[in-house]
Amino acid sequence: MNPKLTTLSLTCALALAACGGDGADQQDTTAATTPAPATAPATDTTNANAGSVPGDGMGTDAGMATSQDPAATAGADAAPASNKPEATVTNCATTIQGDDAMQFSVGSITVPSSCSEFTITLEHTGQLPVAAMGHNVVVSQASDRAGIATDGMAAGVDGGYVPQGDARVIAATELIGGGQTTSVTFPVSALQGGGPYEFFCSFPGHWAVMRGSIQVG
Ligand SMILES: [Cu+2]
Repeated sequence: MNPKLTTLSLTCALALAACGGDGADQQDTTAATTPAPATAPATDTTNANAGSVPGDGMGTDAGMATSQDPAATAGADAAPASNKPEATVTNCATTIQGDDAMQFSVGSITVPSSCSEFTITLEHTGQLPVAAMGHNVVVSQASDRAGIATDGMAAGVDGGYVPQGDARVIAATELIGGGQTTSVTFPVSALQGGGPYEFFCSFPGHWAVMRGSIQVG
């Protein structure tokens, strides 16, 4: 009896020491806080890592998963471009950038009401060719964006992914590739109807995320 009791006591003492109250509390707190911010990326990383058994391959797979993200986001139409800055407007004109990460540099353009015409210049600051990462700037009623982009697919890359002679299109630049610049000028009165108006890139998939508001202010 005595030896057994001693052993039990020792085991209990060791177990208590191993999972002491303070240590357990700290672990719980950490576990509760950590997963919350990383919800969506964590899933992707887990899947990518699960596919690659060797340790060395994990880095490569994670990188590929990241580069596929823009294509995945292109399907999500819901996200408004609200975290982008307002375009700088000078002399009834503005210059905005598009890049290889499928992003415009601004989320909103306010056209001064004193202007009769307005010019938007687009600089493609990336390096990818027009067929892979072409960008343009199309201005229309926000409610016409999806229709113009969908119909514009028939025009193809040579037609700039904009339907020809489409009355819904208020303005449209050429479709350009990395390192190129283009611009378009249109009458401000075209933005003084119902609205709301948007500017967007009509390249297939881009129009879901490359967009912002444009209004006369
Ligand atoms: Cu684009």
